[in-house]
Amino acid sequence: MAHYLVTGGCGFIGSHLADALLGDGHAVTILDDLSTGRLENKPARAELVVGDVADADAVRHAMDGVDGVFHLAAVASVQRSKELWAETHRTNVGGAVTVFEVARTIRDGASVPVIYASSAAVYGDNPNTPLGEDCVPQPRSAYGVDKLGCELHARVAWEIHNVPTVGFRFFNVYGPRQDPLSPYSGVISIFARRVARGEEVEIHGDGEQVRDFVYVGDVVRFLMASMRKRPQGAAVYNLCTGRPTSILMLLDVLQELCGKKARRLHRTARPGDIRVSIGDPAKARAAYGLTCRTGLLEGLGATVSWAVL
Ligand code: NAD
Ligand code: UD2
Repeated sequence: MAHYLVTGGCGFIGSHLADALLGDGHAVTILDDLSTGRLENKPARAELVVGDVADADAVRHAMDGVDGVFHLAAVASVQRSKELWAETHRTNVGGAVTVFEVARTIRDGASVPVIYASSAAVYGDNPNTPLGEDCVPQPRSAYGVDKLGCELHARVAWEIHNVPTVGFRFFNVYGPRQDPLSPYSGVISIFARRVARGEEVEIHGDGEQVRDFVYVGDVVRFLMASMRKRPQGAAVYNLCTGRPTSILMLLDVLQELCGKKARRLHRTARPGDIRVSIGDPAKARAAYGLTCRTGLLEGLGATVSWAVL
């Protein structure tokens, strides 16, 4: 049994990870400021430290005695990073650097390994899909720039300070517990609830923009496998399916699943919105012998069942 810190563990992905770690018999501490996370997401057996991931004292307190860190706390919305540029930067880069810094100093003699969330947003709007990890990053949002910054700091963490890290470039993650009520949330969580309730949905632009939607249960399997393998170095992997889905296709599948038709409100495209985002999953598959196996129908089924509760 090991003891892990999950930053952002009251959020969407972090709470699923915390559940799975506890299910495997590990002890879990969560550090979360509850800005978008929810207390009801916290597994009963996890210890919660309420605090800011960019505050070194809070991170030191939460990291005391742990064997590894999953760093997921961030302002997770591209849209919000436009509105709250400096604040997002402080959390998204400042938080990661603080975690790396404490990971190198908290234990005598050995650093604590850190698995962290990067993002497909580092690629920007690159039409050469599927995107492999060796594509030149060209982020188009403050969020994407900050996630790239995390990867660069992770390299420093390993090369200069001996802190082993693995960064996963999550593509569009979806599943139960992704907040359906926040306008800053993922499109699937918003659409799933609205279609299930017979409410209208907003399509930004023509709806032909494409995403690589990955189910949260698959993300958790990769995160856990990477910690089990004992990170060495500063690796970065895509976490994706390699399968494209347009926003209009997504809406069709959801309508089919719910047996309802939603009224479509057409809105102008979001400024800076990515047209096509599809990842190449080969490198992560080779490293961990895993694939994102949950099909869209299965994953959407689970999401809709949760959304109508
Ligand atoms: P989320 O908003 O549900 O979870 C983020 C958690 O971090 C929340 O619980 C929030 O309260 C906490 N948090 C935010 N700022 C904090 C701070 N300053 N100090 C402490 N806690 C703080 O989002 P999520 O979708 O679960 O995202 C988890 C991670 O995955 C993030 O790093 C995000 O950038 C990354 N990511 C998510 C997606 C996606 O599609 N959901 C895609 C790419 C990357
Ligand atoms: C997602 C992640 C982000 C980042 C990025 C990786 C969320 C909220 N954001 O940004 O963390 O890692 O992927 O590239 O999970 N849309 C509509 N109607 C709606 C909502 C959205 O048409 O009501 C469109 C939106 O304009 C975009 C697409 O759906 O074209 C996906 O939007 P999103 O906010 O779910 O995710 P994205 O790709 O901007």
